Amino acid sequence: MHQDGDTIAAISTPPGEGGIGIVRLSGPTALASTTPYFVSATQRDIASFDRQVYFGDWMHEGEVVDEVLVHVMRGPHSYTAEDVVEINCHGGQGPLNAVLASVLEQGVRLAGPGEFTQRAFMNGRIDLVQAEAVMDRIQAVTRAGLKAASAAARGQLSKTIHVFREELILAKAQIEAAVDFPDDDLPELITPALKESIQRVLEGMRALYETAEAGRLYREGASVVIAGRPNVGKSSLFNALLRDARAIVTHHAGTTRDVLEEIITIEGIPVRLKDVAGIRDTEDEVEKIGVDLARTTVSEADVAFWVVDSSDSLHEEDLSIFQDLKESGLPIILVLNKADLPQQADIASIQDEVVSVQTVSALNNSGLSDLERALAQVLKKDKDIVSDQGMITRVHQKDSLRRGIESIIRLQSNYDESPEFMSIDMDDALSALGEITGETTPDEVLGHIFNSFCIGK
Ligand SMILES: Nc1nc2c(ncn2[C@@H]2O[C@H](COP(=O)(O)OP(=O)(O)OP(=O)(O)O)[C@@H](O)[C@H]2O)c(=O)[nH]1
Ligand SMILES: [Mg+2]
Repeated sequence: MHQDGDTIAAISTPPGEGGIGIVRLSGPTALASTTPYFVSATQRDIASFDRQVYFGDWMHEGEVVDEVLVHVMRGPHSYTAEDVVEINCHGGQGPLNAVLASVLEQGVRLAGPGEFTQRAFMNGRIDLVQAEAVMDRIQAVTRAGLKAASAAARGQLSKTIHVFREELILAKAQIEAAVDFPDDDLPELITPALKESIQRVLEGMRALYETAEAGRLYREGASVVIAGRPNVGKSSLFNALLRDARAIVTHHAGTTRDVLEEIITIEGIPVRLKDVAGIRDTEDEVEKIGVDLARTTVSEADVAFWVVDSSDSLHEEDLSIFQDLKESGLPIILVLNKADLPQQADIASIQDEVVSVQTVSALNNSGLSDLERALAQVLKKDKDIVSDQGMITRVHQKDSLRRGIESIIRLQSNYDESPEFMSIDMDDALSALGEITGETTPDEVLGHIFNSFCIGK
């Protein structure tokens, strides 16, 4: 991945209206492209600025466009490690577009998605883990998610990977020294201490791999689907958990057709709660689409709330949904709803097949905190570690780590073979680890990662 030396600019605040908005520039002409338009209130020459903020007017063709604050940060002490100028104007499309259009007149190019962060990475100010953590910070919806992202941004995960690599590089030197010796000497050269050190790294890598599931949960949130036959109170439960009348509730079976999704926080974990159509055979064209959507949503979920109406006996439909849920392999929390009514449902034969049974009334909000606790327990099972080692949060990190682990295991199986083989396995392991921090990541993967960022970041 090469860098073109252009100066780039973009609106770095989100679209829409706000008190302020920011146009950011980075590159060698960032300052020079700002000077022609900025008139400082105290007649200061912008060329002398560094890490200061000045107030003044943004002028275009003799007219005042907006009142602005101009913030200059010279490289390498800036976000991108290049000269950066941030122009704070009023946060509407009018002023923002006008400021952006002015600097583009100076030959500045519009930034691509994630290009500011990409430059920080290319200029060696941050590694790939830290670059991705920037995005995780922006997207974090819970404090726990933010904490994990902040730890990664501070370099916790990078440090852990670095320690693995250092130890493996030492081991590699020892293995390579063995290449020149006859095979008979191998047992002396591949010492127990060397094997121990490799084993230690392997265990560390495995422990880190175990954080992937928790990392994904904190980053993306867990997807929890509320499934059941029509009219059992799924939408009522959805609303009760949201504490908001978000979904339509009626006594008609088949009310919900679309998939409704809202984010709630359960013990620090973001949960994407999904209300779907009641699953049943139907001739209604619209409802049929809803039922198909419901099935797809179930197949993509992490956990299912299986809601039944406990004031009624279990229907054939209930059991067939249960069968489907079991086949999907999801952890199932059985929710016995309508606890405020006389109870009918006999669940004796099924209660051992679900991870938890919770009795609630969505109508009068009873049993909800127990239900939330049960969900947290399922989600956090073995994974409530926001560990000191950092967490793996992304699929490509997990994939690289898995390949690294496999290479080490292959290396260990080659202890009695030729050191050349061991050396190849070691190179594979080192390169897999380097893909996480960006040292050995192929360009197309890097391009893909930064392209998923937003413009202006
Ligand atoms: N007594 C009682 N009634 C409830 C409870 N929860 C829901 N209901 C009622 O049950 C009916 C159906 O509720 P919904 O929440 O629309 O049920 P649903 O499962 O979403 O139904 P569909 O969208 O048609 O699949 C409504 O009349 C609710 O008021 C409850 O805990 N107790
Ligand atoms: Mg509904």
